[in-house]
Amino acid sequence: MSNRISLVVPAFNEAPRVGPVLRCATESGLFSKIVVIDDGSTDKTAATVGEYPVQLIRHGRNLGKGAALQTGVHALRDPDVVVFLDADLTGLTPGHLESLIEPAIAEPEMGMVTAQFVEGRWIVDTQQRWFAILNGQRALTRRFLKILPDMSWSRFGVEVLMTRLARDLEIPVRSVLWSGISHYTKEEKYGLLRGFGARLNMYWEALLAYKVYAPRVAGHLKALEDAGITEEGELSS
Ligand SMILES: Nc1nc2c(ncn2[C@@H]2O[C@H](COP(=O)(O)OP(=O)(O)OP(=O)(O)O)[C@@H](O)[C@H]2O)c(=O)[nH]1
Ligand SMILES: [Mg+2]
Repeated sequence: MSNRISLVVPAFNEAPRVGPVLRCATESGLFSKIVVIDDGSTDKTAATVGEYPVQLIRHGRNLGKGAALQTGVHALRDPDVVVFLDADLTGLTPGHLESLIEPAIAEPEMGMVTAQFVEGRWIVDTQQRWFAILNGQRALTRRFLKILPDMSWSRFGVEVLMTRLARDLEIPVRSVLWSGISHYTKEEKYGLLRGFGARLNMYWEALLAYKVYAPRVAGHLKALEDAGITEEGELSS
């Protein structure tokens, strides 16, 4: 693939999990640039990331997933496609990445491609299916990146923000199915009680983003309109 494809990986206390994701990404040879954002981790995430040929950016304190992705996108120079991957995936292969990137490149109108996990663990597949709006593995095309507003306020609502924006501006979105892959749930990372608390917090942040989306991005949408970008996301001139 001759297009400039970049990868952004947000990581918050992922030292035991981020290695295999970065190994797959670096060895795949698909990315011209890989940026990992250590989002104020208190474990050895930064040291683990340092073992791989990637750019590491550290937040001095935890700012949330949306801010981590925003920092990552900001560090890139005019990519054709940006891939977002969570740091805690298991079973990731170059084939998965190719299947996500391929429609983003092959279909000129494409805005965003999302991956949905299937044929894996029941609990993960169910979440991926019923809360697909939150799925973290995505490829964004230049067309969509150009109109993406600031995401740093959105925390775990960042996927809600991207999905709603694409819907409002009628930007084409596609989903691909990934089998043979899973991720660590919060309950597996933090224990049952703390993990479930973190899960409720994630859903709360996603709900909050849904609620405040309209006032938050209203100014941005108006600016796009003023710049001559129509509801369909096309440049009118
Ligand atoms: N928990 C958490 N994760 C963050 C934060 N900032 C960035 N991340 C990263 O965002 C990605 C997704 O976080 P997870 O906690 O795994 O969320 P999830 O996989 O959507 O949800 P689960 O179903 O609970 O696993 C991971 O790579 C995290 O390391 C943060 O403030 N809190
Ligand atoms: Mg996870």
